Amino acid sequence: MAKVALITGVTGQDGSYLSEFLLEKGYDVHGIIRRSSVDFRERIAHLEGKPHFHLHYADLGDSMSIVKVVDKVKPNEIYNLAAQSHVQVSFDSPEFTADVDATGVLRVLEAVRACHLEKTCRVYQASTSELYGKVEEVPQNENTPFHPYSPYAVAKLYGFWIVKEYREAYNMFCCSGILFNHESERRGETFVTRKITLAAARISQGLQDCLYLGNMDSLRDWGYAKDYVECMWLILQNDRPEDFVIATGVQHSVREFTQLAFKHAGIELKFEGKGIDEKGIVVKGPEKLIGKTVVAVSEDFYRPTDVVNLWGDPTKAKARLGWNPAKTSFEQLVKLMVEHDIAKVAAEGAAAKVRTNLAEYLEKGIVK
Ligand code: NAP
Ligand code: G4F
Repeated sequence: MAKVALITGVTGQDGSYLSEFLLEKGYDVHGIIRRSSVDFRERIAHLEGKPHFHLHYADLGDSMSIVKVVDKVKPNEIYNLAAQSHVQVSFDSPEFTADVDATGVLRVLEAVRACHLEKTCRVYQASTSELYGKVEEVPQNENTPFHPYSPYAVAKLYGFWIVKEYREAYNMFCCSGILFNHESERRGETFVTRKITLAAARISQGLQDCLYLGNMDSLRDWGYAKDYVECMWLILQNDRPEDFVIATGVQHSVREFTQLAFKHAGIELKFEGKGIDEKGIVVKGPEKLIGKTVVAVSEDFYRPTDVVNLWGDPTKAKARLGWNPAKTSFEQLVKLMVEHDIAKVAAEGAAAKVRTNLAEYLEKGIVK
């Protein structure tokens, strides 16, 4: 009999890659989506209609909806990926973030208990390197003290501890993956990496003048989302429930990411100035861009408190799960994201051109 997995947050970056991964492993995959006036299912559109892929409506803010789905699906594994996942947004919507990212985890665990599945259903919780926040040591491993530094991180800290509590109190197989930043061509467009790769693509094609960023000194340990979903699965296949850091062990700044992304888009940048006055100026690339400022800093993207030094130590995941953190390098990640966005922007540009031409032809009566 095929194993049954339930994924919350199936429409997100990780949910879509994890669905593909589990379908390939022969799982029956069930995903939770929330109702909205427009369905945003771009990342899983290619999976809809597949015989082993099923979708259910539920919301992490609504216990009964989760209980109903868990009871119907009776999963062997739950991957709780649903969250308000944007750190900056958590400063604007702290209460909503707490409800989904903290109490939402409790609702999932309680649904497993309410359906009497605690002996048969394993639960993976999408925890985060943001727990280390105002970091107390580098690199960070499973024993590094937490110091959450945003409403998002504080909510996720509750999620981490409630999972640990249910593991000990009820003997449930539930664990947290403490994931460092992971990106891809499916990354949300307001996270810094995707914002940069899309801007590099647009600027290189003359469709954007300047990219405005916040703190460019910020350091992250960036990996590839497709590699990280394998580790989520490995955590649930382990012989005992444990928490793991998932990271590459390599650290780069936002500025380095920007420089490399523009390079892949055919633009060489030189950075001048400091803080709010810092600018990225074109020194090599398309003639009309030479000497132009294409990267600048805007206070709008500064955070009330910012996490600036994330660097993970994946030794435990490597040793205990046999996971390879070096599958996709930083350089390969940046390249694949930029190449994807160059093609995307070009296709959108071509489609817009066709629409403009068509409108013009219609106006002139050439096409009826
Ligand atoms: P994402 O792309 O933002 O996806 C979040 C998912 O959660 C979306 O499917 C979203 O649905 C869903 N969701 C939000 N609120 C919900 C609610 N009330 N009920 C049901 N579903 C809800 O995030 P991601 O990058 O894939 O990350 C997956 C998980 O890992 C998140 O929990 C995130 O906090 C955590 N994490 C991510 C990273 C990273 O670098 N990517 C690192 C560490 C931890 P809609 O499509 O309807 O919005
Ligand atoms: O890309 P970011 O928004 O990701 P952040 O805050 O690290 O959060 C992501 O990773 C976490 C894991 O550590 C996840 F838990 C979380 O769900 C999410 O996926 O920002 C990265 C850094 C920050 O220091 C930010 O201040 O980039 C800096 N930054 C500089 N300019 C910017 C910008 N971030 C964004 N989003 N937009 C900017 O213009």
